[in-house]
Amino acid sequence: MIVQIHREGSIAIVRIDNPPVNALSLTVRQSLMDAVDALDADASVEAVVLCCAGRTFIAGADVTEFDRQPERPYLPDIVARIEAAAKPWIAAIHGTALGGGLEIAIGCRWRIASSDAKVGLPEVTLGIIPGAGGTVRLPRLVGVEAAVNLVTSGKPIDAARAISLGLIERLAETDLLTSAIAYARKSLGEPLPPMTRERAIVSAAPEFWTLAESAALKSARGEDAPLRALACIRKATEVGFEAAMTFERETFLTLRGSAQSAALRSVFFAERAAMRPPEIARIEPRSIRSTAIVGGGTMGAGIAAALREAGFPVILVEREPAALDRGLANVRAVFEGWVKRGRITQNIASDRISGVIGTTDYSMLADADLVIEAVFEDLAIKRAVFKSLGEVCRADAVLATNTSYLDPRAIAEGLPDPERFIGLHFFSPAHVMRLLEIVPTPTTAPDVIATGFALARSLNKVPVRAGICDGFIGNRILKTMRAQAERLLLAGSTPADVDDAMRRFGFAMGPFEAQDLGGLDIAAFQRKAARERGDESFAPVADRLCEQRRLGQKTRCGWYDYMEGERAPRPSPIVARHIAEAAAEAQIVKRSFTPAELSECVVLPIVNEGARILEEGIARRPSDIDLVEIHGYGFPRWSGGPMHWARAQGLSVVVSRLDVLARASLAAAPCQLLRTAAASGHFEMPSL
Ligand code: T1G
Repeated sequence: MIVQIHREGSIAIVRIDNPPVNALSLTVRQSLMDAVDALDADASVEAVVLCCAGRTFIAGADVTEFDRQPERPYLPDIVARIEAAAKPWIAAIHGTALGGGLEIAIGCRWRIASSDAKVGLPEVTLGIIPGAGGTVRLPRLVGVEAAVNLVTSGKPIDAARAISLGLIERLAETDLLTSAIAYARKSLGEPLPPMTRERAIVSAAPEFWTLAESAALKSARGEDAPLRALACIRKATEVGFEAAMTFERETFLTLRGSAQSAALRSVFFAERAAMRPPEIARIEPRSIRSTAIVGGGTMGAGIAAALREAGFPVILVEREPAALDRGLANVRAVFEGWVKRGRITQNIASDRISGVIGTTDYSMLADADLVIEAVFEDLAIKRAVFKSLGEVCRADAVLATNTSYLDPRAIAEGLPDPERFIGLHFFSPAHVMRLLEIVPTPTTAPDVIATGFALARSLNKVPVRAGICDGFIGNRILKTMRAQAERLLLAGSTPADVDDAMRRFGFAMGPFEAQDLGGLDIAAFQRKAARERGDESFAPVADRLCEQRRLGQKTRCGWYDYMEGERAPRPSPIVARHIAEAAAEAQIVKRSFTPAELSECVVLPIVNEGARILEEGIARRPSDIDLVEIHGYGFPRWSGGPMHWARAQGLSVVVSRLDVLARASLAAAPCQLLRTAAASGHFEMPSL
């Protein structure tokens, strides 16, 4: 039974058992409503404990139902029914109480939780707002400021914080259910606390709302929900309970049907599906207990920190003592930085740091289960590392390269037991960026691929399988994005206009300011390697800037000029001259662009390149490309990623707009897979 009722004397226990996360599906809602009615009618019941089976309390409404019209009983009605029940309800929270789950708990008279519980209203992360009274009851319980933080950030808080806010009354001393029943019994002897809806709501000064609105606008970066949620909390301080509930419900239903929410929901489910792709679903990964990193530079140190954060012991290998000292210092800097930002305590930092053993002796790796190479992006250097690893490591140890541009097959050439070799492409900073491109070679064993995905789960990364080509999925699309941005310069636009347009589209940074931050020499190095391989690389202006040693912020000049000690980009007359020279050579017709036209000239070719990547089997599904772009390249999450965005625009519209750009020599023509998708309305994957 999805909702069971037990009795402990006069205390009824209502237990929801709807794995995996006790989501409030229609059946759960109906059963809960029936339970309230039944228990209210049972004179022998004095109080009710609401708890859940499995690993968590209610994790919210069932998001899979959001593509359908809402069905009665609606959640706000269930919360109101429990709140007004003749017998007081107490919520016994373990795991997470999120969204509708916390709204139900707030409707109860009391809340008790296990000490490791987390509670929150993450609805804005799905492009909606709390729709069952969260924006109206929560400020009555924790005050307006705390409610604004919880609802507009969507971030859960731990039980201790919830207690300090008055959101939870009690932590369970013993096992949760026993404590909850005891608490209910004891509380029956005391005056009943008021229903949450009856509690007073203390408004805030106009300056508070002004500050809160500008903060939400800044962090939302184009997302609607946080600002709409803020408006609902404000409304709750200005009108009566019922009127505020009506306002919240209308706002909720509008956002529930919005494109942004559909996009954010698709990302939510894509992230979960990415963890267990069907092609490795039944393959047991190899067990990883001990790990090693070769190379203590920025990437190596970041990967070491990510492994330590997940609890793995790490051996850090460098070619000589001075380099090793620098590598260990890089790892220390990560954790000391987290202490400074109050993210971890000094004790935890010391534990993390002490778990990284440094050595210049490869024989120390004889028993490592996983070794990740993160040395300089040079084929000969990487091959030398794998020659050494091939000599000392166990035949069943997983050997991985963190290359971002070289062909993993070339790196592994001559390696004994090549089935243990795989590409694991982390993104900088590796202890922060959630994306992990998993790049198997034709000889990589299926359980080694499964080990890559299992490692991603342990590191809380979003894994995406990528085939072998120049730049895999992410950097290949980045090349297209940068080439498109340069094409727009030759067609009459400026770096500042293109960057502004991409920020308006939802990127945190435009392509030119991003290059100045990362350094123009990195891409120049890759273009050189690509051209030596005979591949084309379109960067007529960037090439000129690199020849002039305009490498970005680090040389205080790149696409922009930078004053001493400043990071503010200043348009550069020198760059304008280089653009004019390149444009003269390219003979591209000059024209003016609106910001929307500029961003379209960049995003549509990204979609086309994504379709090519699907066509070639480099990516297995459109959502994989969306996850790469969102988690690795700043594509706005609320757009769902380029492939979801294209579907939302209408694939036939995308194709016809690309055809227009192609005729104007502003983009490549749509590839066949995209044309076929436009005809059928969905992306059809080529059989691999
Ligand atoms: N609805 C439907 N399915 C859900 C779900 C949900 N709310 N939450 C998780 N799942 C599925 C998920 O897709 C996966 O499926 C499996 O459960 C395990 O999830 C009116 C309207 C709870 C912290 O936003 O944050 O309430 O892949 O892999 O890492 O105001 O899931 O196995 O097939 O993530 O242990 C608000 C969303 C809803 C919480 C557990 N609630 N969930 O993390 O497991 S809106 C949320 C999570 C709402 C009301 C509004 C996490 C978790 P599969 P998982 P996990």
